[in-house]
Amino acid sequence: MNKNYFKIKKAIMSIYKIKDLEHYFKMYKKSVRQPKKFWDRIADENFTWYQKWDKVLDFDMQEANFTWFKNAKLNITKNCIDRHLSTRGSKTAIIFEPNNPEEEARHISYRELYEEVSKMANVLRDKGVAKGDRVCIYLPMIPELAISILACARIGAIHSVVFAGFSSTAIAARINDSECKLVVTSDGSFRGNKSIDLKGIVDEALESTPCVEKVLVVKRTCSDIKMKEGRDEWLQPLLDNAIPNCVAEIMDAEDPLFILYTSGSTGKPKGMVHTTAGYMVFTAYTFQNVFNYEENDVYWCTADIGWITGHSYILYGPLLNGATTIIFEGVPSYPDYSRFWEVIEKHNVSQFYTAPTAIRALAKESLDFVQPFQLDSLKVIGSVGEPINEEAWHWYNDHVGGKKCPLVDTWWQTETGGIMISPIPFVTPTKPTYASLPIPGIQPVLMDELRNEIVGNQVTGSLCIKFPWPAMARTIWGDHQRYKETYFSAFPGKYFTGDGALRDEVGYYRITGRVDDVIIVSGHNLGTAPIEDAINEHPAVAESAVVGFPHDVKGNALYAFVILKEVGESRLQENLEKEINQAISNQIGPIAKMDKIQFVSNLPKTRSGKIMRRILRKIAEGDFSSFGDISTLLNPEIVEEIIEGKK
Ligand code: 7RM
Repeated sequence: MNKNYFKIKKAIMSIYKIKDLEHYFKMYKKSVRQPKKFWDRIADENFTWYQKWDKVLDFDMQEANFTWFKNAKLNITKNCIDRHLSTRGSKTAIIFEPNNPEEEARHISYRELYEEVSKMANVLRDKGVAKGDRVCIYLPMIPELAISILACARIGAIHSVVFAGFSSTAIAARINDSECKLVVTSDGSFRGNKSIDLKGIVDEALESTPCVEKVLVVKRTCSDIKMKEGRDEWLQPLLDNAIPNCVAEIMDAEDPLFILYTSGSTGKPKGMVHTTAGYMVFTAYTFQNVFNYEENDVYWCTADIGWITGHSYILYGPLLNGATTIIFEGVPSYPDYSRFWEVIEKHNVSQFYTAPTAIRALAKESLDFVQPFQLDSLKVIGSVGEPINEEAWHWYNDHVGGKKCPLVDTWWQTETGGIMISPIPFVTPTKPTYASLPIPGIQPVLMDELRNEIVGNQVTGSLCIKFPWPAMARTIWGDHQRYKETYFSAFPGKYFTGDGALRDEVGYYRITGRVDDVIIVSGHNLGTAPIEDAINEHPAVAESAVVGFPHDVKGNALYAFVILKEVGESRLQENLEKEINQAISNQIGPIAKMDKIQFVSNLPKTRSGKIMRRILRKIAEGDFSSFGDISTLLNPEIVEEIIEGKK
């Protein structure tokens, strides 16, 4: 090898991988001064393309139009799989850790992944799925979930993964919104000591989804299910007959890669559309840097692939970097509360990425569940999904990270596609409860109520991003107007995150929580509006308002104030509570059930008819002291009445 080789290699390393704090600041400055040049180099040097771009970025913040890597051609699965085959063919790409620890873990090499994905892609093509078609994937955390997603990407079909905890009504709404023609599901799923009849839920959903032509069924629980003639087929026999090679579809940089639904503040979920090249470049870059991934590390993110965290940091980010990533089917409490630590020891996990709600649940249990396990393999531990409180931060840092692993508190969203604000391990000094500094290329700003940018430090405001980044969602499926209004109109010319944040004296960010009507319960984003819709559908209910209140494990718990059409006896009200929760469960899923329901005669409303939620939040919290300005209330007397009712 000649000298040039090393020179080039060094140059690549120096931009793709952040080395130290000085280097971080240098890269950060570069990314702000010359964002196009910055992303151009990262994209150019670290991926395989059929054709490179004519222009790095075109954008219009007012109209919310963004084009990254214009006219470039690629296939993301070539980058996730094929290009590793010559150097990492026999390396493990995916470790499957089943729900039941007695069942053997499966190691899937890059070569095997290539073959499995190719076979699945051929099956999909054979079933009539073509480039641009939507495929709904409703599967538990098993290898087929990853394989189905990658198979869609291989043939240019747009995957729409629906978390396998959603109800049939929620699935149907998502399938119909994006008109999926095929569904991949399984007979059932294992979670802890329960098994869930996924196929039955899908069958119910498909009663109202005329667009679905075919259903492919993975065998997992071997439970007795119904197969609809002409529509449903077992997947395995089809795979057995499929060819283990599949020519990848040539995709444009801006062709949609997937749709992922997220709750909004109105009833309908928003189908966030992510496109190919920008998402690829950004998830790969952030995975490398935020987890400091090194060649022989084993990386484990405990999220479900049904959420954005799983899309970006179980699948795409790790595979793009040739990593070994764990797919865990189970739950942290089964067979007991030591399961996470047992898995870390068993597979020698180097990077562990989980949610504050899981940490808080485990921190409540005895340390005897943690201490017997060898957690020395850990190098970096991460948190995502909601603000991590100080107590949980320290417990995680001390007892899991052994005070030697940097704890990366990563702030980002379904809409951002990848991690936006996070410490870089071994580079950025961490500070409990702070997501710290932006990733190079990300320009956060805090805005005041008058829509002015707040300059300086030690300030709080609404968190916005003032320049495009490659993995930003490009639109809401079928509703660009809503995309524009939701994200680009509150603060014209900027992307509004919906979160509030503070910036400390050195410029570190701490995310304080949602400033809109989204409540995060155990890391799941729930819009209040769809839950209220579900409650209001109960024949006895006139109106309702749902708010969150602090909960020591779930982060937030849900509290509903419900006005009944007629006031009944309390015995009947008890039944009503059950029925209301059942209705919520049917419409949305069990995660959205209420922790508390209070029947009230009215709700505090402004003159313009808006429910004053901040008052209800205070009451739910048990803080009856400072309601702030209630002069705009039409019915101030109701506040006392609700407080009395609660006591
Ligand atoms: C990745 C993900 C997005 C919302 C976001 C925040 C909250 C996420 C953090 C956080 C404080 C964090 N996508 N959030 N990470 N809040 N600190 N590190 O969770 O679309 O499901 O949720 O989650 O409110 O807007 S998401």
